[in-house]
Amino acid sequence: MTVYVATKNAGKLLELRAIFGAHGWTLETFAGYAEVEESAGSYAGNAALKARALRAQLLRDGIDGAALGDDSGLEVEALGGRPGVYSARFGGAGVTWPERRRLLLADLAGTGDTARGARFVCALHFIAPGGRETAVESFLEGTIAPEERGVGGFSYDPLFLFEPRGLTFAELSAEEKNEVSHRARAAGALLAALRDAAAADGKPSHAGT
Ligand code: ITT
Repeated sequence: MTVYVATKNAGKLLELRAIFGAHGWTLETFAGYAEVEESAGSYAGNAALKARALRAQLLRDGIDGAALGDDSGLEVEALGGRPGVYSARFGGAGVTWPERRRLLLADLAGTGDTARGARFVCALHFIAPGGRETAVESFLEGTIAPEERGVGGFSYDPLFLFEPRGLTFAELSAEEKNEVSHRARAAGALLAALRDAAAADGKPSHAGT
């Protein structure tokens, strides 16, 4: 199945393509996709805004296509859950990713708190051809590393320690990250929800293999 993704984030797109590709989905971007303001204040709300905006733009072009929105973020316990839903804008719009990561470490050091617990959250909102909507949200717990490590992944990955391997997400291979990440968990939940809905309807599933 072809699914259009409502994202301008290249790292996210690469991961979604790999994760859903393994289940027979082809993920496409839509040249006419115009981003909407992420004003919902929640991951689920923002993921829905993105998917609905893209779906409306597709329909205006005469395409009754499936649309997928991903809203995600990093929540740091000692920062009261910040940057959370504002992860992409933490420190301001003009800040580079190395600066943003340094800022996060400085904020964390400033709390005097030795706790370094964190979690990545991912909400996915899927709209099938015809318009039925399915929403899921998943998370993965980890800790914030004392300093950044690794060159893989994107954004906060060099700071997020995946405890079972003792490695940051930026030190894992793309394949390893895509097996365990918040995004992989949300994708699994979405595919399961689509399969359940199709079974209840007695119809073939959009969920692929
Ligand atoms: P789109 O809205 O166009 O999809 P975005 O980058 O603005 O792209 P979000 O609003 O969902 O995406 O912000 C999510 C931010 O959370 C993202 O920019 C990263 O900073 C962070 N994030 C989410 N998943 C991540 C991951 O797997 N690794 C590292 N950082 C991640």
